[in-house]
Amino acid sequence: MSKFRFSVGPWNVHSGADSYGPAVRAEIPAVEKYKKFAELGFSAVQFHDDDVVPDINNYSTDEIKAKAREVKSQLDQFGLKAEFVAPRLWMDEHTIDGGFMSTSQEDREYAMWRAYRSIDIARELGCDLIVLWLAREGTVCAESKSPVWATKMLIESINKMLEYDKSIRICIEPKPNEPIDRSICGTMGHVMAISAATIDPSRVGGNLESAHAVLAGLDPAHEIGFALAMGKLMTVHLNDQNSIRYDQDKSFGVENLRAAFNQVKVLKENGYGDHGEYVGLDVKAMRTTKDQDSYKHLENSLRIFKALEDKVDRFDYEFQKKCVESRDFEGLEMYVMDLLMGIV
Ligand code: XLS
Ligand code: MG
Repeated sequence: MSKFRFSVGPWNVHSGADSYGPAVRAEIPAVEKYKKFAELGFSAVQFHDDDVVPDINNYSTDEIKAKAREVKSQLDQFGLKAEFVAPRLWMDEHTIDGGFMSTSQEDREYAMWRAYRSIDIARELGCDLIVLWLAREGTVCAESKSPVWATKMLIESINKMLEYDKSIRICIEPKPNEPIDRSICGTMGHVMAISAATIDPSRVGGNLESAHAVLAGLDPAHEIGFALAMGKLMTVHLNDQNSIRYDQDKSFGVENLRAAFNQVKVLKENGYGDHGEYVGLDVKAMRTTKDQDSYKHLENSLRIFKALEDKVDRFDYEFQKKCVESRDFEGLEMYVMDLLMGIV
C-alpha cells in the first residue's frame, strides 16, 4: 500500500497528434477521464486554466468562476480533488513571444490576466496551488530581450500574483528548453533563486519534472533533493526520458530505472507527501498506442512507482552504512543493482 497520493492531468490522455502527424486516437471527453482517473486510484486532477474553461478568452471573470464550479461538481462526483491550475501561456496568439517576459506590454498584461483567472479558477476548484511551466519564457533570438530584464519581469509577475491572492502558492516547473530556445528559468536552482527574490518566498516553490532535469543534463533525484532541502518542493511531475532528445514524457522509470528508484527514495526518506503534496505524473502514451490502451502508460507508471516504493522499503540501510564506512561504493552499487534486478 503506497504512502503517497497521486495526481494526473487530462492532457496525459491524448489523441497522439504531434508536430509531425495527426491524431491516432479518438478524443476522450474530460468527464470520462476524471472517472477513469478515480478508478485507477488517482486522488487529484491537475488542470490548465483552459482545461477547466475552454476558450477562456471569450468569458468574463464571473462566467469563468461559474464554469469552474461546474468542473468542481464533476470532481466531487468521483471523489477527486484539484491539485493545481496552470495558466497555459503557450498556445495563444498573445503569447507568441512568451507571456510574463514578452517584449509586448499588451501581451504581458494578457499573461497576467490569464494568471489571475487561473487563481480564480483554483479557488473555485478548492485548491491553492498555481503551476507556472514557463514554456515560452526566454528567447528565440538571444538579442531580442535582456536576460536581466526578463528575469526581473518574471519576479515582478509572480509578485503581482502573490498580491492578487494573499495565500495562493506559486510553483514554477523549470525546463531548460523546448519549445523555447533559451529558457530564463531552466533548473530547480533557478526556481529557488527566483523564489528568494519574491515578496513572499514561503509561497513560491518548485515542481520537478524528471524529463526536464534530464534535458538539463541533471539528475532528477538531486533536483528533487535540492528543492526538498529548501522546503520548497510543492509537487513533482514524474516521467522518464531517453537522454537529451525532445521532451518525451515517457512512463515513469521505463528508461532510467535506477534514477527512478532514487527519485522514489529521496521522496520517501524526506517525508514528501506528509503535508498534502501529491506525486504527480506527466506522461504521454506512445504514438503507436491504440484507443483501448489509452490509459496503459498511467497504469504502468503507477505500477513501477509502487514497485520501487517496495524496493525502497527493503533497502538495507545498515549495509549501506557499512559500505560507506569502508568506502566500498562498488559493493554498495552492486547491492542496489541486485535489489533492482530482484536478486536480493
Ligand atoms: C510540461 C508541463 C505541462 C503542463 C503544466 O511539462 O507540465 O505538461 O502544462 O504543468
Ligand atoms: Mg510537466
